[in-house]
Amino acid sequence: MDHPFCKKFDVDGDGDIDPVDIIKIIDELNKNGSGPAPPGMDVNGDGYVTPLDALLLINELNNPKCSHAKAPKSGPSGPTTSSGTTGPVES
Ligand SMILES: [Ca+2]
Ligand SMILES: [Ca+2]
Repeated sequence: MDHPFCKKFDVDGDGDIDPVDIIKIIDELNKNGSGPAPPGMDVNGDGYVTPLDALLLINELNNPKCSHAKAPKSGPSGPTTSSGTTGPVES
């Protein structure tokens, strides 16, 4: 996520745009409603956190330019996702 454009979407500042960032905004909206944005939560730069900020974030979640979250991992870091097909395979 080297794009400055993408950085503002990283609400929790962990370097990725992922659902957690959206949840942070939704959580804020649930607690306090729309209003002056806490630091990092104003995605579109209007000074307020609103449902629009969450919406924009959802859009960027699918932007491959910004989201590194689903980059293919080819390192030997353990098979954590090989679940599912351990039973009888389709015949
Ligand atoms: Ca993040
Ligand atoms: Ca905003």
